Amino acid sequence: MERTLILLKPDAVQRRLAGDLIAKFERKGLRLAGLKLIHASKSLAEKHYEVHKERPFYGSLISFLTSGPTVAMVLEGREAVTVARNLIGATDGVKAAPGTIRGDYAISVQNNLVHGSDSAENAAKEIALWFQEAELVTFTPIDTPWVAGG
Ligand code: IDP
Ligand code: MG
Repeated sequence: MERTLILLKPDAVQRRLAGDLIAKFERKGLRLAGLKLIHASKSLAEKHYEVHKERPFYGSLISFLTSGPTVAMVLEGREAVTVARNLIGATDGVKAAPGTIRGDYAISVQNNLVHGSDSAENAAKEIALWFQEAELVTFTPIDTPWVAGG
């Protein structure tokens, strides 16, 4: 089973969409392994988006991510990274397909509600940034054999 880091960024919390968005991931079949509300420090935001350091929008992106609380989640399931990215949709809310989170709820490029890790390797790094190991909970959902059984 794969893990991914999902952030409901400050626009999602401000717009009171946290519950709706968590529900979308759960309904699809991913299980919660960690969940908390956190107001990201500048240092955490900079580490999280370090890959975009040289981009012109980096400063604005850091201001956005530190502007209010974020819901941070670790979700687990079969191909969790791909499943979550497909649910989230394209980066620009204008281009994101209807039915995806950004397609249904976002019209901005920056304020696009959700972050999802783009690979299992990056997920592991990002999870370590946002969560302590002791905050992650292991359990086996009772429908696991339905998924593994194909
Ligand atoms: P992703 O979140 O779909 O993986 P990335 O390209 O990794 O998109 O960009 C990270 C975040 O940076 C985006 O989710 C968005 O908030 C912001 N961003 C990306 N491109 C732009 C841009 O051109 N202008 C402003 N913000 C951007
Ligand atoms: Mg990305």
